[in-house]
Amino acid sequence: MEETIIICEQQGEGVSVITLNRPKVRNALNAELRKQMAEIFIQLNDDPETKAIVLTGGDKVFAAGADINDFLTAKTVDVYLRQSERYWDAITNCRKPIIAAVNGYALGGGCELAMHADIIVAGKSATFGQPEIKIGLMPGAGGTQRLFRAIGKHKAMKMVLTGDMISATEADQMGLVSEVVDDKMTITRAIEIAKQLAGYSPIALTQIKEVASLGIDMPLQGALALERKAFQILFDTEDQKEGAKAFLEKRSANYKGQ
Ligand code: CO8
Repeated sequence: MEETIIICEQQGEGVSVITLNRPKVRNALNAELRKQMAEIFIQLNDDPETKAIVLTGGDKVFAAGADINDFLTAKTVDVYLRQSERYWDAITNCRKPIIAAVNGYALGGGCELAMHADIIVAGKSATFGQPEIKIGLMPGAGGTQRLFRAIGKHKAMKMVLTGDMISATEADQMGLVSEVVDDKMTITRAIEIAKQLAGYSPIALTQIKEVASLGIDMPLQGALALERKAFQILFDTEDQKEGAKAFLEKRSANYKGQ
């Protein structure tokens, strides 16, 4: 029977949960897992029932990085022809909020995968690192870029040059994670946040995500203009009118994504 290496479940209330499932190799991200994960993100992006996505490796480990077995004989041209950027792009291009629930190791490609999320909930056991240098490599999916943007040059340089790991508490202090909880609560808390977001206007969520993701790499004036335009666009949505009306009528808003 074919091994189930990734699971996607509906949690109800607009939330889907994606679970990496290669426990024997600490959820190492082989090509097939990344391909299936990309397909799931593309499906969920189009799924009207899904308003927010939780991404986890389960209770014990998030992901120990790329599957090192794939690196033994690969040559430059093989790695180039894999076009693995398309798998990452499927996550980057997902318009819906992604919440990573991280227990245990998030190393190399695993740390980079967590950084694709919009919010990271870490269990106390979470351990982050970019250990590629220890195997004669370097980060290849955002470790020298997203990590620098998240925690700044000197903390990030230390991580990528030494390959040393950091604890959940250190990651929290550096701003790499959104919050730290007890391990047994990590997935529950991520789902709780996802359900909260799923109750908001999906168009407003998408606009926030798009402006924040694009704006961070733009000059400030352009980014502020982008923010202003997105803010203005929202005034043409039914959800915006419903939100304002519900507030004034002291009731919960019923957003329709229109
Ligand atoms: N690839 C393949 N197998 C792995 C990996 C991995 N990344 N990590 C763990 N395993 C396997 C081990 O070989 C071992 O197999 P076996 O049972 O057959 O001996 C099994 O998982 C359990 O591992 P350990 O016995 O080592 O378990 P521990 O709990 O003692 O240690 C660690 C867990 C700390 C995670 C340790 O296994 C480790 O250091 N793993 C490698 C971490 C690493 O170097 N990651 C970076 C990989 S390179 C990378 O991610 C580049 C990213 C580039 C772009 C992204 C592409 C996805």
